[in-house]
Amino acid sequence: KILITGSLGQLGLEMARFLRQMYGQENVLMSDIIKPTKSAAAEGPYIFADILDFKGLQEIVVSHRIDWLIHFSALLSAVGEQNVPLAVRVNIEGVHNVIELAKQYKLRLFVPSTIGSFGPDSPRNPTPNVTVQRPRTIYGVSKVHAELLGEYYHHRFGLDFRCLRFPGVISSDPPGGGTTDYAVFMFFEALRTGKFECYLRPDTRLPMMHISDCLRSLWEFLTAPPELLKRRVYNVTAMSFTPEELAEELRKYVPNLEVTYRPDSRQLIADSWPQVFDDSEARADWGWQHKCSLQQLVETMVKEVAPQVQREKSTKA
Ligand code: VAH
Repeated sequence: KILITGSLGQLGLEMARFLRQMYGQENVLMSDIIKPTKSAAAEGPYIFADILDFKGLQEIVVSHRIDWLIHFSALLSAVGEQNVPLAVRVNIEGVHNVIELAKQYKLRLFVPSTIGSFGPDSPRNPTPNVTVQRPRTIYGVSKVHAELLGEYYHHRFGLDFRCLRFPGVISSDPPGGGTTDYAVFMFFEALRTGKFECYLRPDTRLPMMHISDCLRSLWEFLTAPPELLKRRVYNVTAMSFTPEELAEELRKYVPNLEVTYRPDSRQLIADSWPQVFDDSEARADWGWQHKCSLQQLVETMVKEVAPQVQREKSTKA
């Protein structure tokens, strides 16, 4: 049985749907601290779980006989900078709790890391699996902390800790508070108004992947036989693009799309992150392969976002 924390976020919601198809509704328990309004939570079991409440977490694991824990609760990079003390609590203390919990109850534990765990001293093109990690955001610091603590618990106590460093993830369920979010918002604004104001410069190259590849990489890695894993933390990616390149591809569907650029503080964050992510170790060790190219990503997003925008328009009318 699988517990997902932070399951109402961009990744949690889709991961729950994906795993429920695979393992059945009842075997995937969604959790978060907010009242669910989105449909995935209504499709199967959903429970309140505060990752800062260790006892509460113990109770859930015991009562629901949890075996695997997917820990998605976190403040993302941009929003973390707006509230550092909260990011420290959620992203760092929260990880202390779930790691200790996983050790106590012998859970397999997945924690996502990110391209944001690298910083200005890291090689940016390409960024290998093992290199300097000196991030400048609290989000990045908390992710390096999670990676190191998880590896330590693995070596010291045999914890089955697994962690993937994801690039920006593109899905039609909008993310909240990240630096790579522009790439999702561009679709919504392009289809709503034909215009988009981008908070990053046109040439800001960042690694990205479509949510379908993200979910599949997580699942393939989570179920990979331990003997294939030479390490516990892997880079994964699918592609890299700039806002300008994304807009160009999107113009196949929205020919008159006008993009203007007004960089804000998120530009500084993006400038300290990898441009091209080297995930050759994941490909070699457990067979990671992305399927969705930039062309397919744009096609899929347009297909999914267009009806949402249509619905908005018809409810307004
Ligand atoms: C962010 N999407 O922008 C997240 C992230 C790939 C970066 O982890 O903060």
